[in-house]
Amino acid sequence: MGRVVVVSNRVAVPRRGEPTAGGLAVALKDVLKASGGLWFGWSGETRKEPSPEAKQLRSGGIDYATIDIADADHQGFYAGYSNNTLWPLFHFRLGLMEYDRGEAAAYRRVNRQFAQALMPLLGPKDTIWIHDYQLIPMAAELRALGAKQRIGFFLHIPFPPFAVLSALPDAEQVLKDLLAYDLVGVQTKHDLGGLINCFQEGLGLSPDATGGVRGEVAGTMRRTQLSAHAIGIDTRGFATIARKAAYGPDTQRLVASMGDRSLIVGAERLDYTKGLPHRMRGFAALLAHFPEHLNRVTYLQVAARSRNEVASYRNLRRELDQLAGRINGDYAEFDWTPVRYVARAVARDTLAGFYRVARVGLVTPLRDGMNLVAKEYVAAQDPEDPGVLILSQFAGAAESMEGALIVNPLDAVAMAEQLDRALRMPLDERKERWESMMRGLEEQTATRWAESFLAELEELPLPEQNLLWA
Ligand code: GDG
Repeated sequence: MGRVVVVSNRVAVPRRGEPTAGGLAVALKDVLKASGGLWFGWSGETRKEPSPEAKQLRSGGIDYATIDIADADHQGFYAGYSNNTLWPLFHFRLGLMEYDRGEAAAYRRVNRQFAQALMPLLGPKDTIWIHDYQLIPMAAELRALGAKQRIGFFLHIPFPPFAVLSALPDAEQVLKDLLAYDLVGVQTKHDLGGLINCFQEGLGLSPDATGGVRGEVAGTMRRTQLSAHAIGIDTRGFATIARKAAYGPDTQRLVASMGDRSLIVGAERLDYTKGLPHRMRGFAALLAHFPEHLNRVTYLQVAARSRNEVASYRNLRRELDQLAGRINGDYAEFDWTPVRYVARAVARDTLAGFYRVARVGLVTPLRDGMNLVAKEYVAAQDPEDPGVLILSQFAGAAESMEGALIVNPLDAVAMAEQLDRALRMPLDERKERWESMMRGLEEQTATRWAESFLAELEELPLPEQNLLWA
């Protein structure tokens, strides 16, 4: 295997005193370490005139290289086209999507700048792996500069069908940009269906017998393999963190504060794709329709603030503040607060301990590429007394987590019914469901995901053998 070069918008550069990285960063670092690899991306800084050269650092057998973005492009690239156009679009939220040609141009410029800064750092035998919606055009920009290496792309978020994608004025360009890759990976079979549908309807290209499409990039025909690779977590590692954290001071304080009530837990970035208002309404419906749970159950929601520079995120924050206040106003007793709503991040270990002592993990996105919280909740459980996962049918994780109670988050009463069922579920059924999910999680780890994507990419013919002259 040659050197692996990972490119992502943000880079998990190791910093002294920083908390443990998440499973994704750990998995990428594992494959990078194994190949003496390079991780390249945005420094998180902006500058009036960014330098064309990347800042470099070597640590733990991995090279890191980051660049700054121009002040003038930052808004258009990041808060604009990435997070206010592509993010809502790929999550099927056309009503929230905005479009601005200037922002589309800034997005392209930043991708070109990424390609220009990476090009001098590349060796001829490197395998390049680009991540996520912020960097879709990067391979096309690298090819324009003469890159001949294998380049793979993985989309962490859903891939919608063309009926949705076509709302984007640049829909065709997005698909053509994907043709510059040798391999395009998505999370689930469902997303792969969306991707294939887009190539068929948008560019008139159908996959061949082995799942690739052929199309023209800059005058030459290329073949792009399409496939699904479900991301996982560091299952064993997370289970260990949770086991230890359960005896830590935070979890012990939480347990003491609960008395003999049951805990329902939710945790995510404060993002409109995660279905947080729907979840609160589902919990309120539990209290309204199943009054036996009044004063017997508490719902703790951790909602780490995110993308505050985008208006739809600020609006969501206001909506949640109001909803939590309303539910507590309607149902609280002087000694019981039904909703504990924490609108900021908590430490990863603490979160793991909270998952372990929660009888129910409530994960109800309206759309989600995979959803790692669902997997972490399951990994964190005590095998002798596991809790129950309630999972939205719209999370990629629902494709493989059959032991979960599956809900449509738009139906508050259905959510209440599943909550009631979960809170009353006998130990035998909880164990059976948990064991079936845990078996899957032990097989499909984050490391396995990274290795299987890279193995598929490296088995493809080199781009030069792959060029079919038009
Ligand atoms: C994208 C896709 C896909 C959450 N709150 C806190 C906290 N978290 C951690 C969780 C988990 C991670 O953040 C969130 O991962 P998700 O997968 O749930 O969601 P996205 O951030 O939207 O990720 C998603 C993923 O990419 C990977 O491909 O699964 O579908 O949207 O690890 O535990 N961590 C800490 N404090 C918090 O308050 N420390």
